[in-house]
Amino acid sequence: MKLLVFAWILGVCWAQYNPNTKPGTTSIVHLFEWRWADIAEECERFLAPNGFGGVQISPPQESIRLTNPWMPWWQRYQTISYNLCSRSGTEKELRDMVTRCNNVGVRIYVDAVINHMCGASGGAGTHSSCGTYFNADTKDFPSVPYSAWDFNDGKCKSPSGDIENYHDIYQVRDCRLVSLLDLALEKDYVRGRIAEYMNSLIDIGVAGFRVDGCKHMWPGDLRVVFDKLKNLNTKWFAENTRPFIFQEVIDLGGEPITASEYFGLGRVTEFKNSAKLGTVFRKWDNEKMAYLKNWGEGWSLMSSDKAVVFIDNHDNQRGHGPGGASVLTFWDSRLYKMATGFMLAHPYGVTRVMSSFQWPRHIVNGKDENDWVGPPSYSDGSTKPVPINPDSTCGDGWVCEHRWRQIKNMVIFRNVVNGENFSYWWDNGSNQVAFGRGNKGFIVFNNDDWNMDVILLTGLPAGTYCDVISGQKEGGRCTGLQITVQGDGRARFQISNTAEDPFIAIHINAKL
Ligand code: AAO
Repeated sequence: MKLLVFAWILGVCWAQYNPNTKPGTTSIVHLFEWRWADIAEECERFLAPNGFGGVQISPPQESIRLTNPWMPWWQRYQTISYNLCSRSGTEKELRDMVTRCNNVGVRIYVDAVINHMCGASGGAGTHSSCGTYFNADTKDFPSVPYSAWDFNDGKCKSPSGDIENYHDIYQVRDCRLVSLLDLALEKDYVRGRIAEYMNSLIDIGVAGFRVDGCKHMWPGDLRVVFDKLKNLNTKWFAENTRPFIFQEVIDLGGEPITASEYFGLGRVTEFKNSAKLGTVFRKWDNEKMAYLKNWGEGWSLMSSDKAVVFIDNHDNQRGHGPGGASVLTFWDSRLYKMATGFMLAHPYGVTRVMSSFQWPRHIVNGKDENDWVGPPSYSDGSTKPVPINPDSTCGDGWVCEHRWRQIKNMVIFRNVVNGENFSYWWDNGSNQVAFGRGNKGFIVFNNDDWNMDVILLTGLPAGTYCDVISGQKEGGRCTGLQITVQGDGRARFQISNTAEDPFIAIHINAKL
């Protein structure tokens, strides 16, 4: 009995840190700006068969529609109501997606925009994704409903009403983030409406939430909201399963608000993972891969059981938010694949893979003038479907990094080695490194400017393995390199510094 109570307390206290993915699957993919209909298809035809655990979707609530600039991606971060029609589709399509993804064991996480409504200059009218009337001047959002009473403006002490100084924690929480009308989360009424919104999604079957802009909300207010959340829908989840919570808090150090203030509520996005791995793989600031031997907490990242990690996100891949120029994206595909491979092979954190769309990048004085451009769309602004090419890549401007062989295969690698220790580290003191995961997988990188030819202890059982970077195991043979592990667990790795992908990964499910 005592044990049961203990287990129950543990379950209640720790549950929101668990992504609730199907056993044997570990990673999340952010299908940024995808339509619900396409995500449903992707779950069935690609994500489930390839061991993806879940999908972070773009904000599903009603948002503003802007014409200047033309339908920017970021209009979805300007809430108008909690109605569920958006650029990605109708409520019916959303429900169909959640059902179909859950039915094949792929979870859905909602990007929840609860800190604010639209920008103060959003005007009045029905230019919203469900066509609902609102008035940003009078702060009237009748279809929630919110009125002027429900906003923080009285509390904010900055001259402009906007956040002007990230070193003033009161401004950061009580003033407007880039002029977005800041909801008063201290009010029971507001907390209740937000919890109702999130609960409506839990009823539909989502597994959790990426909570937008948590730095701008007081942890105590968030606590009350999260405590009001229901357990997950028992159609797909065990009884008493708590929603997975991961909070967007940008903490690169140097500000008074830290990620650790939010650890009690759920996981937190670890932006240092993105900024620092970018710096290491680019070899900036005299960084070397050899230093990654103690990657994770050893680099003053938050504790692994609190972290959600990624190489880039929808903001920092285009210069919004933090991280700056070091962040690797699909535009730097060779280094990007390596860095993503490293992240997925390493035991640190819950991993999220980015899946982007292309835009006409136009960098002037370090700033991308086209950082606002929305997803591939028709002239009326509706988002285009994601067409799949015969070689399994995507067309029409959808990048689909998650479908790149190297990345897809490393998502599988992570599932295969899940729970195994970080082991058999080797480095050359420079940018050639290797490590294993228990006796189940091994990965080797050459990011130096010279060739690599080494014999390393892999810990794997003797046999012939298919490298899952240059190819994979298909029909009993390797489509890329073959690696032979000897009886003593050693294998020879030769990696040219000019190889298309200068890294090799093998695991026990890719053994011939
Ligand atoms: C748009 C327009 C605005 C307009 C507004 C309202 O661009 O000009 O005023 O509409 O009409 C997205 C877009 C915004 C867009 C917004 C609404 O990115 O451009 O505004 O939708 O449509 C902060 C927040 C963080 C936020 C990030 C972008 O803390 O929460 O800014 N991310 C989320 C979403 C994001 C979304 C929103 C929030 C809003 O992911 O897509 O915005 O819903 C420091 C702070 C960070 C802060 C950055 C802002 O970062 O630490 O907390 O992020 O500044 O730049 C170094 C430092 C690093 C620092 C960084 C940048 O790297 O180490 O700490 O420099 O200075």
